[in-house]
Amino acid sequence: MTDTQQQPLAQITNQRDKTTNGTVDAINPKSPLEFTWTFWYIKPDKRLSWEQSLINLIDVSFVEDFWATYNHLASPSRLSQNKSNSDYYFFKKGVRPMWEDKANANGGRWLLTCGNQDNKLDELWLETLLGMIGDCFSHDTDAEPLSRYITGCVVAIRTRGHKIALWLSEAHNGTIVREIGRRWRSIMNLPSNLRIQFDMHNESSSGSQRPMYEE
Ligand code: MGP
Repeated sequence: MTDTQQQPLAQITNQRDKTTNGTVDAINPKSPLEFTWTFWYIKPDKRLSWEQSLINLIDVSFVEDFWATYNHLASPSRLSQNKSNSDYYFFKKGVRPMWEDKANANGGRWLLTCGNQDNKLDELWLETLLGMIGDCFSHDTDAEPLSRYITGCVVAIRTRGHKIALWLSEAHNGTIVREIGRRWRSIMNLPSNLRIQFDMHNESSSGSQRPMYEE
């Protein structure tokens, strides 16, 4: 028997992965996501500017990597116990989670204000994430997949009321914006008494009071 034949299978697989520089194990292939996503975190630190406090955590391209990361991160409700003012951002790879990025510059956000109760927050956040990685915003009957207009989502932990937002690259096409809002509501199974509001980024950043749309 040669040296190679004596090696355990896993070791051989690892070696093959190394030699081909591949990330997919041919025996247990991982399930690729439609898009690669990046998890970001805002560390609450008054000494830092907003941009300095933005931390790029990790990219996820596979279902398994998504769950490994999700399970490793503190849940939003856990953060709310001792890390108020922190945020998670989950954006398509290559899009910086800020208004200034060219993918967001002409866009806006659907905003769900969740209040201070933590019990539903984790569930709404997870439903939003799964809707995004599972491409649930696109339907087979769509002329074009609506997921192309979604750049990312945010959960913001605030003592005055937690928020979840869905960021879109497009704010001017009302039909698309409203349809995405309706689908988001349905993905989260939002009760009818909870409303979501849409604002363009340049208006939400300038503190305008009136939402552009409401669903
Ligand atoms: P926020 O985290 O979106 O809302 O923005 P928050 O904390 O609920 O407060 P609100 O009352 O302003 O809604 C908080 C602050 O972070 C903003 O006023 C900006 O100073 C900064 N900030 C947030 N975002 C998303 C951006 C961004 O995209 N670009 C820049 N330059 N600053 C941002």
